[in-house]
Amino acid sequence: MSTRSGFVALAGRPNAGKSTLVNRVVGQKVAIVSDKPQTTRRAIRGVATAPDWQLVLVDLPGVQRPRDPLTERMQARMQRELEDSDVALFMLNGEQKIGPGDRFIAQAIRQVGLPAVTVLNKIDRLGKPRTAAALQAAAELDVQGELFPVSARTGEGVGDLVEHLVSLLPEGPFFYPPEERSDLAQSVQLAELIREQVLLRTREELPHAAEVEIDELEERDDGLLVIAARVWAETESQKAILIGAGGRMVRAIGTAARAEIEVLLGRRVHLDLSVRVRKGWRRDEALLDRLGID
Ligand SMILES: Nc1nc2c(ncn2[C@@H]2O[C@H](COP(=O)(O)OP(=O)(O)OP(=O)(O)O)[C@@H](O)[C@H]2O)c(=O)[nH]1
Ligand SMILES: [Mg+2]
Repeated sequence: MSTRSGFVALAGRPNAGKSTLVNRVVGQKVAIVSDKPQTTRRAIRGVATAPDWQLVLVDLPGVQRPRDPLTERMQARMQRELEDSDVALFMLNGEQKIGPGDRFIAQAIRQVGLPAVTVLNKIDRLGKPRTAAALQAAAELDVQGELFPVSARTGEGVGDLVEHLVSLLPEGPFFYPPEERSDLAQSVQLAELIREQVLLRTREELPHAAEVEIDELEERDDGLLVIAARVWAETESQKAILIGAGGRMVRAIGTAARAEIEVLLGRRVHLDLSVRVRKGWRRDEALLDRLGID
């Protein structure tokens, strides 16, 4: 039997719903999701496999028009990932007007010249007329390929999109074993589930200032998996917020994260969370390497 297999890079502004779509297509939470922009920090590969095809979805951090060295790097990363992919998926947030960021990404996709699709997401929040107007505006961006209105949240339109993406894949063998869902190391995946709970529960600068690292994973004889993790903050005041009055915040984060981890692993887990300060961890190359952020 001949198979199709390849890489689809998802590019779009922060908050468009790229990670939500990856999880929907893969059928499992491989990338964390939040309403805070720039939730995704690492390029994550999510894998969906059928008997005769395999789609590898490359979930990229949201791209903004480059304004400084950081956004320049993010743009370079997007360009590299696009060049290494078979198909470009351009995602638009249907709830927002098309802006300079979208035009910037559209241009990058036109330039790379790959087969592409444009996905208008969040149609569950738009009525028919608004969807039609948004589709018209999306078409004016003039990205090659077809346009798909979807809701990554409800799954509406996602089946048609997947079918079309598969038709754009080259023929070839699978890149990952069929049971594999993501390329993330387990410790990174667990750390991400904890970070997701931090994002859901904090505001302002904290979502960007926090990072999570797994210190220890230990199988106990009674089958319990004991996880020790630390949440890094940049300042003492951020640490105080993360701990909360009487430790309430860190306990809530831990309880919710443990539930998510137990679903992922299908087993009982004990989670020990501590909060530490590490000034300027965002510039600490060794820590970033250890955290798998490149
Ligand atoms: N109503 C609605 N909300 C959605 C849909 N898809 C995603 N969202 C929400 O939009 C927000 C952002 O979703 P993410 O999947 O984290 O977006 P992203 O594009 O990966 O964002 P970054 O990682 O920051 O680039 C979350 O609150 C999602 O729940 C959708 O189809 N409908
Ligand atoms: Mg994301």
